[in-house]
Amino acid sequence: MIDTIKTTPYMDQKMGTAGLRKKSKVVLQPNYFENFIQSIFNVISPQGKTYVIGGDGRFYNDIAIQKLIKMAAANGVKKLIVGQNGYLSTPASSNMILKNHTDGGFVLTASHNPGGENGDFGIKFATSTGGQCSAQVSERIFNETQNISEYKIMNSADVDLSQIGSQKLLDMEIEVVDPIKDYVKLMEGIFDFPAIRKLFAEGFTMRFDAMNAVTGPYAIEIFENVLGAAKGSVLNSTPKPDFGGLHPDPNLVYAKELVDIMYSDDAPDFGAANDGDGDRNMILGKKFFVTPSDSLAILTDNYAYIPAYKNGIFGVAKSMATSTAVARVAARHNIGYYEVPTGWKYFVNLMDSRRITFCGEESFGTGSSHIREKDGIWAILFWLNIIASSKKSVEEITMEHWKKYGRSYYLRFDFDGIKTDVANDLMKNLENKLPSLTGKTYGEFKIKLAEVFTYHDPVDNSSTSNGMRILTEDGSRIVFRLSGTSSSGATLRVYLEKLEHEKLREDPVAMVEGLLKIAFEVAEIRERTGKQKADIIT
Ligand code: VG1
Ligand code: CO
Repeated sequence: MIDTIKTTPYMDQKMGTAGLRKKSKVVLQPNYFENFIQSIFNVISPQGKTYVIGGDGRFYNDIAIQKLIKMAAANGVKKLIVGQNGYLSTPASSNMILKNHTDGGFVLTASHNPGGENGDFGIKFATSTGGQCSAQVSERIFNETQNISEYKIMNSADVDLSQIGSQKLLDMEIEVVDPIKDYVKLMEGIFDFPAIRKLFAEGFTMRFDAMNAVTGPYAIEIFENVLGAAKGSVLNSTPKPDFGGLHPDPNLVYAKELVDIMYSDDAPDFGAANDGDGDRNMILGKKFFVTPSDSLAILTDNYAYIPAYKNGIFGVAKSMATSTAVARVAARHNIGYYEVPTGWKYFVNLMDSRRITFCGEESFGTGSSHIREKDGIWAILFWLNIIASSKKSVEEITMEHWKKYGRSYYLRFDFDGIKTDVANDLMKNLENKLPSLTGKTYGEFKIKLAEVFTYHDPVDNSSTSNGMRILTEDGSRIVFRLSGTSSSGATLRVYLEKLEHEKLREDPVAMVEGLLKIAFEVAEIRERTGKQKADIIT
């Protein structure tokens, strides 16, 4: 039986950089989840359509997915393709949308944010492109949430998602699938698996940290079972509702267990980690860290090692905040180069129109046009393929890259938990100051340009402004943005980059110190936030 339930709107259901992201406690409010899902349905007219659904296994995944299934049936959806047990990584979901030509998909995840009752919950909504919906669509959904008065849901028992196969709920087909199989096939079609298998057979060692999130089972299958990495290479491999207390953000701060292993004297040859929903990656060598910005540049420069790309690639794109390392690679290879606002959705049009093959963000995101999301395991396999084919270590590959192209010393400074109006005022004040900064000299730095970053999409002609940037004569950059994924208060992100051609082995913190001083001064960070230093540096 279909129930129509009366409800009242919540005013805060605006999607950010990647879907809706809230404290779990907020999502647990009566009808909060249902309101948001019904608002999406009201915008996309789901009657007769097919969607892929799953989640990263965090707290509330199990309950929310049942609600989603019952609401889909009540709203006339024809078919749902569901990851077994309700689990699906973001990249696997994008692959399934594209492979099955579905009308879109839902991933229940707050990505790299902590999970659990006191953590975060979230929803990413993708269209038939396989990528998250555009800013315009998310605006229409937000408007719908402001006026919602009722939603439709089946009044029925929970659906069993543990068995592979098809079943029916009302007129809707529910197909429970093994999401890992398809994903392994996709990866096998891109990379040189025999070469990587040989690498492990010859004794190459790795550790992968799944951070108790969704990629554990994928990693065990791919790295250990298919490619032959030693058993036990995958750490924290069982998805847990609270990620075992970990903050599933693969960086030097939060992936501490892996980092300690990789910096110990008997470190394995290669280390990597993914985030909660499997779209982010961190790459490490023995006592060696590769920044995501450098990783994008290195992968692009080495595309010819990879079977799927060896005949040539279209261009490459990065988010504006990402370092300019990949720009120098694009120039040398004479391929297209694009700079977009932060958020993977801005890469989708560029991939669909074959302007780019690779893209990446400084926030541990790398990917290609094989799907329309960033892809953590893809990036790791890319590195393993380069290592297997070039017979060089992570450190050798990176050092050679810096010698050839120079090194962009790069760090991101996050100032968390700022009051929203304080953060907004800080940004407004800085924006007003920008015109007066151009031409000014601060110590060794002369400012060439200070501006609000505005992106013009070459495909749909939309314009988006996101963040501000200060460029100096020596090629350094300071970028300011407010986060669009924090679930309470505001986070100010300050991104610093300094290009060096000679000094290749310095301490990054020392290298960007001068730029940090300018950032504090022009944005009045201490005066306005009371913070003497950043909360997290990545
Ligand atoms: C952050 C990152 C951004 C990334 C987004 C989603 O956004 O900076 O590069 O695309 O998270 O990543 P923000 O607005 O907080 O800076 V994920 O792995 O949460 O989908
Ligand atoms: Co993620």
